[in-house]
Parts: sequence; C-alpha cells; structure tokens
Amino acid sequence: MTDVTFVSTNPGKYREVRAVLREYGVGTRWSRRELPEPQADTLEEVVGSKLDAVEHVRGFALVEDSGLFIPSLGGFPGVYSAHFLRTWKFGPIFELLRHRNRRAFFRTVAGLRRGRQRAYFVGEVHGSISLRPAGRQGFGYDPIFVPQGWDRTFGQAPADAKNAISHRARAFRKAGEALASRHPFD
Ligand code: ITT
Repeated sequence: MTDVTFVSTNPGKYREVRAVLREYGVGTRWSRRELPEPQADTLEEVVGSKLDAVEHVRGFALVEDSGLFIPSLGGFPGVYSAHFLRTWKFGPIFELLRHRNRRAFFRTVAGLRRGRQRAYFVGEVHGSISLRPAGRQGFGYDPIFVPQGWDRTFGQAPADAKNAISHRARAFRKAGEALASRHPFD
C-alpha cells in the first residue's frame, strides 16, 4: 500500500483528502503544520512554495491550496480566501453581491513531491453564492456555496455528497490515480 504525508493546518481538508485517497488504496498520514504562504497571484505559486517547505518529509508529501473565486468580484477572494474569511467572515461578500452576479467556483491545486520530483493536480467545482449561510457541515465557505444543480449548500450536505463533486475531491482523485500508477510524476 502506498502512503503519503498530507501537510496542512486544516482538519477538514485532511478528512476529505483521506477519504478520496482511500478509494485508490493510498493511506494518508496527517502532518499538522503551517507552511509559509508568500504573497502570490496564483494558487500554483502558493503550492510551489509549500512544496519547497516539505523537503523534510520522507516518501510522498502532499500539500494543497484552495480558494473561492467570484468572477463578478474580479475573482476575489481567490488566493486571499483564508485571510479574508478570518478577518471578515461572510458579511462583506453578501454586501458586495447584492447587485452583482452570484456565480462562484472553488479551485484546488494539489502538489505532490518525492525528493526532487513534483506533480500538480487541479480540481474545480462551479456554483453560486447562497442568499444566506446555511448548514454546519464542512468548513470555511461551505455554508455559502451552492454547487450547480443543487438546492442546498455544501454546508448542508453530508461529507460523502461534497466529496462526490468537490474541487478538492477532483484534484485528489487525479493525485490518487497517479499514486496508484507506476509513474506518479509522468
Ligand atoms: P492549509 O494549512 O492547508 O493552508 P488553510 O485552511 O489555510 O489550510 P487555504 O489557504 O487553502 O487553507 O484555504 C483557503 C480558504 O478557503 C480557507 O479559509 C478555507 O477554509 C477555505 N476553503 C478551502 N477549501 C474549502 C472548501 O472545500 N470548502 C469551503 N471553504 C474552503
């Protein structure tokens, strides 16, 4: 069985990643560590820096960075999602969206490293921002995100329903397929 070390401060991410990788016979250990996140314009750059910082991990190291992107706000909060949520919660997003298009998407970039080898995997889910927060499942922006075709938020959905379609699950299924193959970095 292949094992990976997932480095993140976020327990919600870990639970989701572990469930997805299990489908591929991959075991996930959690290293709960904060990795440096430089000011950057893209998730890819942030993930590159996180991968630089996990050189101490033996075997496969996995990291990821995610964001909520709202096109009518120029992609905001995007790479600033964590900082924005810690500072402001949901209020200003509802305020800003009163007269703007509510379409939004989550994006995850996952990074895999072993020694000097690296690979990146991307996943997205599209939907819209709800009119008010709903639900206590999941974490972060889940209570305000309604996936396309759903009539409830990720926050109102059980973990397996979110994992069936989420940005993170899509990125990590690609990582799982790579890890289950003979050449994960090809
Ligand atoms: P790391 O230690 O892995 O960096 P983090 O929580 O700081 O954990 P990010 O910078 O990737 O992770 O998170 C960006 C923000 O987006 C943060 O506020 C998360 O709570 C939120 N977020 C990420 N994935 C989400 C998801 O699946 N559903 C809802 N919110 C999410």
